[in-house]
Amino acid sequence: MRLLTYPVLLAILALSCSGRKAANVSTVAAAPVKDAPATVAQASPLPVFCADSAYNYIRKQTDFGPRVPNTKAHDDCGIWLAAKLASFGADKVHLQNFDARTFDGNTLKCLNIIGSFNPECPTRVILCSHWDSRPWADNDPDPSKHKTPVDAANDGASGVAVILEIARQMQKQAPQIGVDCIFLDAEDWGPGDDYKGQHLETWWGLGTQEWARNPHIKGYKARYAILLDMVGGKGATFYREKYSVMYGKQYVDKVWNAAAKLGYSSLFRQADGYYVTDDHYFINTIARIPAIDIVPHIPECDASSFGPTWHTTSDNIDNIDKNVLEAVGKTLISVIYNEKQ
Ligand code: AHN
Ligand code: ZN
Repeated sequence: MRLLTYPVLLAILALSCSGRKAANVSTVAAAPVKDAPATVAQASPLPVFCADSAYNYIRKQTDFGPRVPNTKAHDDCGIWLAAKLASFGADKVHLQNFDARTFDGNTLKCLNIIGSFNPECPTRVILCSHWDSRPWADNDPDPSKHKTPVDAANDGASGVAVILEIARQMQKQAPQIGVDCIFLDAEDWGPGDDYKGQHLETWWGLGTQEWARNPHIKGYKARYAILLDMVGGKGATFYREKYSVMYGKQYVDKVWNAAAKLGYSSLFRQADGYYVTDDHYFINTIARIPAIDIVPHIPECDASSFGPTWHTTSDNIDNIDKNVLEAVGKTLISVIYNEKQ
């Protein structure tokens, strides 16, 4: 584990820190209202999540090429993500380098990236997403593409992009709590259906398992974590994933109620989905932090309950829906800015 050491990134960090302080003290000046008691606090409006901005962060990631561990595209994108968090005023950016062993005997050079906002605050919420791309499109309808790496616009880049846009907004206006933005590596190097060996949960979420065993700060605690996985696909619907309900029902309620209040009940359905072996599983079981997953569940999709592009070569920028990004982003802004210490 190390903090950013790249001189360039440090320079960005220094600049963004001073920028952030300035942003912190700027509050919306309330127009004097006649007869209003002087002690009434004027609530600032919530920052506005910009879906175009999130969309551009997806494009930026997919432009590197598939971010498959042990490739240049992956390593270049990791540096870009860390610099981006620093530029958005993360007070600290932790880089967790580690080697991960895969089910098929590979050793991956991995990187978890943690951007901490308001690091002194004891009340913390985690926003996390995996940032790696699956090395094989093994669910593609065309078998000749089963060894082609995935662009992972949805299954990787979308969650990261939504979190980056929230980070950008936090620089303009800080929430009352501390937020850790965590980009987890090597989620998606798990065995496909054709794998004849044992299918273990632990073949997935390798970066999360590393972080959960060795968090970026000793004794690290957070109130809860929200995992974003595939939050930009056309036709997405989000049901209450079952591990999330099992370990963090109150936070599922919080997020789904926030979505309903904003008019997104047709996207965030008040019904149960499946149990999904995803990064949040290890945050719950290893780090013991309640963690919920916003992950699509599309009962009417034959190709996959995660949607038609899941682990296919069609998981590219053309199949991203800005409206889905916006609904998820606005819901999370509402949750984060309503959280009290
Ligand atoms: C399994 O299919 C075992 N888990 C889904 C987790 C995942 C893969 N999320 C994105 N890609
Ligand atoms: Zn995947």
